[in-house]
Amino acid sequence: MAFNYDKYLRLEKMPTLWCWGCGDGVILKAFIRAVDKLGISQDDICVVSGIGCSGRFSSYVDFNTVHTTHGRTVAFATGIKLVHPDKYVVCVAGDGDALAIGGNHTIHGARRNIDITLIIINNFIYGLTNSQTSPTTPQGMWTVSQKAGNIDPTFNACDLGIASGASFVARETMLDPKKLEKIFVKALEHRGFSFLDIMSNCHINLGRKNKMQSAMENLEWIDSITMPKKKYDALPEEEKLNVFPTGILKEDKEVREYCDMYADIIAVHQGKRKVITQDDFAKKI
Ligand SMILES: Cc1ncc(C[n+]2csc(CCOP(=O)(O)OP(=O)(O)O)c2C)c(N)n1
Repeated sequence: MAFNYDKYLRLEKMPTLWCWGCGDGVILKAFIRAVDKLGISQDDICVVSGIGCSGRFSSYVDFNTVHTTHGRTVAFATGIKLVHPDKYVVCVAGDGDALAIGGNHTIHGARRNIDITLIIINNFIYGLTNSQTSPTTPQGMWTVSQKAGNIDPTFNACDLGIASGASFVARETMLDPKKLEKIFVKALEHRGFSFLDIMSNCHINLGRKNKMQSAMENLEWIDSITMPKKKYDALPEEEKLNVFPTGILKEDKEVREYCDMYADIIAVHQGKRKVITQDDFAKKI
């Protein structure tokens, strides 16, 4: 039987405002299937999105939702998660939202290892505002803010997630909806900060301005720059340049989650335990 998405969608908002063929729809559907697979009640999940094409995500799903300011998804989600540690809290942000204006929040959410799933919809460009350079725009591409070609070095989002301390880091693309669904299930199940670089197409504001004449050509380009981690690891170093490994890149179930640590603070103030000292973290330093 075909999957029934209607239960999870705000049908009055359909059709979406996304361009025809936009990968955001594929990601939305895979996310809904993952939530359904885990049997998460719509009342037990909160989706926080920022500003951008990706920001519209929260308007379309019938969960608790916050469509917040540009770059602030992780900040808002941190507050929500601390007040409701028993709920699933998910951020959906563009590459600009999560890595440029919101980069600082992303770093510190990951560092705290708070149990938030951050879905970065990485279309390599500022989509909504018509093609400004984002931190993930490949060097040499045309953007409206760098019409002579982008000279800014290209950011590897997952490297940032790993270095910042996220305990679950993965990359997938919208080319494989089944894999996407699986990675969303894993990320939602993971207790800690899940950092997901989900590559998507923007054939309107990136592709066609960079000699990719159709949506398909944009998808083929994404395919050409990605490779499963196992295959990537076997490549000689010089061939790894500009190739992005997909799959789970980091999974650490040992590191403590922030709401759990915050519960210790509450216990101190309730007189239920002694103050926290460096000894509590001795093994981690
Ligand atoms: C504080 C602030 N600065 C700038 C903007 C303008 N703005 C809206 S969306 C956006 C970038 C969107 O790009 P991205 O985050 O990559 O998301 P996409 O649209 O590609 O999904 C910008 C700069 C804004 N809304 N608020």
